[in-house]
Amino acid sequence: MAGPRVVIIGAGVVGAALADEISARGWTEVTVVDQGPLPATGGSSSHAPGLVFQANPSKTMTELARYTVEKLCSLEVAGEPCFLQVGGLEVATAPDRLAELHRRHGWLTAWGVEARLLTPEECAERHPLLNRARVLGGLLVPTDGLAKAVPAVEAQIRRATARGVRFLARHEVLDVRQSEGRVTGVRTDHGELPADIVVCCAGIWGPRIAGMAGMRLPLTPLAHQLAWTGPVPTLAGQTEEAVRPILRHQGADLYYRDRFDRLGIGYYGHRPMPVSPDDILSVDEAGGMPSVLAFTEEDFADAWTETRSLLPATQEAKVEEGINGLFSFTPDGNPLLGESPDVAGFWVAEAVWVTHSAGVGRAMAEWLVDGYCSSFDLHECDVNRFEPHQLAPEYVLARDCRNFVEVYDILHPLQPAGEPRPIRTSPFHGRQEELGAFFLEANGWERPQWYEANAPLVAGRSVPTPNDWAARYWSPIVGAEAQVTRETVAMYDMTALKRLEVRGPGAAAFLQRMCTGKVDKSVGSVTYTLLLDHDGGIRSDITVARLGRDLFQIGANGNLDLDWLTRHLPADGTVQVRDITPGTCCIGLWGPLAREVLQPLADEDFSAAGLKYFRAKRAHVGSVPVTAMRLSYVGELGWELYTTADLGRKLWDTLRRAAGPLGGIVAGRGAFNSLRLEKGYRSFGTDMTYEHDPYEAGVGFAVKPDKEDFIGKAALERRRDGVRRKLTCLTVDDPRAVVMGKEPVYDGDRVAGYVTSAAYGYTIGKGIAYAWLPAELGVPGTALHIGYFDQTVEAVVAEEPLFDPAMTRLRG
Ligand code: FAD
Ligand code: THG
Repeated sequence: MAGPRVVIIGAGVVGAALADEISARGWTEVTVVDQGPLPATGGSSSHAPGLVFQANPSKTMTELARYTVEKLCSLEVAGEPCFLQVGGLEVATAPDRLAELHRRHGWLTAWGVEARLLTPEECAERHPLLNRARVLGGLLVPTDGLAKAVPAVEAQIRRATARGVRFLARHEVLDVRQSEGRVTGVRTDHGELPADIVVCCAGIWGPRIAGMAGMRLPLTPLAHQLAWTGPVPTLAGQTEEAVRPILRHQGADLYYRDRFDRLGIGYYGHRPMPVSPDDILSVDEAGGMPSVLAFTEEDFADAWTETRSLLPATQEAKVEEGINGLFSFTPDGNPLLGESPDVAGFWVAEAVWVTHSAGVGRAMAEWLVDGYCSSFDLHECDVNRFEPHQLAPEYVLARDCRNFVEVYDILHPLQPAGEPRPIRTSPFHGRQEELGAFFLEANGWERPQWYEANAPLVAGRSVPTPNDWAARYWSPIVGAEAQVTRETVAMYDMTALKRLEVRGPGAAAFLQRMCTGKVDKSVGSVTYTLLLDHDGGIRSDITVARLGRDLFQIGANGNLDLDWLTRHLPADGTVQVRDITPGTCCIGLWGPLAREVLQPLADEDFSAAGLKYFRAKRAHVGSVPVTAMRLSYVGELGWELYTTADLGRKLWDTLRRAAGPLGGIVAGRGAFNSLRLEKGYRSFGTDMTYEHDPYEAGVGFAVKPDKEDFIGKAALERRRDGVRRKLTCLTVDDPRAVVMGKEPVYDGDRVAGYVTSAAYGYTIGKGIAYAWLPAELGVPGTALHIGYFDQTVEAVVAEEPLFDPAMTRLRG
């Protein structure tokens, strides 16, 4: 099988890796075109210093890096290695950075990459140029090292060529051809190349190429300074290219590598220097190196001062050469992978570092050949993850520059994206400001985390203060709001919950095929169900409300759900999917007194029999028409009340006036997250993702295997009896020891798994942490511990859910 005709645009580390991986899977009708010469094309890969640090808060990004390391270690060109495994050392020169090294050690350990913390003496032993007096500690990853990007390109080109892949150097793509929504090929300066699939691996030129296919990429090329010293006298006679570990000094935005008796110095501390993709010169105009701009020495001054302090031997040396080299930044720092939403067969693999390049090559090859990627969970990398405003040029530029600035910063997991803010506000925003809302951000939405107006509720309650790190973006008010929700009633702004409308005569049949549960039920039914991929992995967990014979409303997790459903629509036009999030809003009204608030305001029966659990109906609340759905992510009696944006404020005011006299409050996301963990409700993307199946994740109840065929059903049947790992509920007794997620979990000395989400449970009076662990550890009572910074947190496996297992609250 030679596969479809594929054209890959770009022969940098990404295009070369993809050509190799895809041909290894039997697709050989592949042509790779590059405007430059091979293997040093003049793109970013041609001058990348090739540092590969595997540490990353994202498990996927670490796994992409780990695969890259393993693969490049196995490659060589004419006896020369493609990877110098000298190890990676990160050093701290300030206490906050030392703490951060412990957190990074936690990620690596959680993701299964060996790492060790070093004393200052050990750091100096490993990297003798270090000024011992300045170093407080270090983090060593023995498998990190230097990727030799150009040899890696060459080695992968050779392997692909041997399998029949064609490489065309000095061919510039001038246009992407399409017909009736499908790609048909590319036009180059040497003529047409027909294709069934085109993959854009054009690095900083990506936005230009994608633009030829009518696709917007939220990517900005930014210049990054890389300098090389002249000979460093102490290093005279070093005959090996690199002997010391690659070094990061993130507190000063610096990294270092050896090059014989010289050092390479990379710097992220300068002002962001974005370049419009349209202003990048062609290979000829740029004299062969279009991704290199002239070094601006004044921007490097602080870097050099700091370098001479950290590595005193460099005081005897000079900066001899330097570049302002261009590479790609994105709004969240992750790559852009996947197929255009509009032009079938036009794919991108963009904004990929050398560090992740071979992993991305494999991921893309699997995705193209099999239809899904089985080796990596790509939901954080999918090019279609962005909300519409995130593709606006102004937003992209602002976020990408911000990301450049933050690339080495210590980022708290709750820290909201900096500017541009605010972008999306619910109709309740003005009221929330009046109540002293502390806002965080999600998908552009301003979301109250708690309300200062609730400060008086804290008095007389037991709300323990967590450790310092967990106490950031936190207030004791969070605890009070959580407790009051369970005592009386609270209003939650649920506007940020993505809502899709699925409509048309084919809608019921379509959703039956997409979902693991039965959704073709009576009008008024609401179903908690899953979307699976063809491998049986969880694409999303959603609610499907049938509001009419041909009308459904979906409560979704993000733009990828819209993308997934849209891609699978029947071609006959009998179903339409639309994002109705903008233009509508939602209040969750939950708590034991919720019915006392709502019923007197409503023209419909909201008694237990009048609207049963997981049923929906339309009603008026005062003057406001609403769709009410009886379900609750916080595990209390009540409803999600949806209306149009224009009426949102009226709904808010109406409910608040009625709730106030009953002791009802407004509550924020902090309380919400604590309550949902007490109830054991999973959060897609954090607790479970593409790499997990429903049985492991504890949502097997949402799969109806006796239902007619649905996507993922066959694959799931193969998985059903093989549950080897489980999403497991742990509790923590020490109230100060709140963990945050992504920490390693230990069974004795052995790393057993990692935490997904965690919070303090203000009703149960314990810390809660969900974790992926081997199934055999899932026995309630099993004692484990969690590595949190430099501490050990005792935890114990608990029976879940921790709160109201009998469902008396919800069904009341
Ligand atoms: P490229 O290597 O740029 O390849 C894209 C190719 O597309 C080019 O060869 C180009 O000629 C071709 N192309 C573009 N347009 C067309 C067209 N119209 N027709 C035909 N061909 C076209 N990453 C790390 O992991 N570690 C590091 O230490 C590191 N340091 C860096 C330091 C500097 C100074 C810079 C600039 C980057 C650094 N990076 C590093 C980032 C890394 O270099 C890039 O992310 C990576 O090389 C991108 O690979 P690519 O294949 O996507 O892009
Ligand atoms: N509300 C709505 N849609 C949503 C969410 C929501 N979609 C995305 C996300 N949140 C989905 N997550 C959940 C998780 C659990 C429940 C609802 C949405 C839930 N579970 C019941 C249980 O497990 O006890 C389901 C019981 C059943 O299947 O009958 O309520 O917050 N609209």
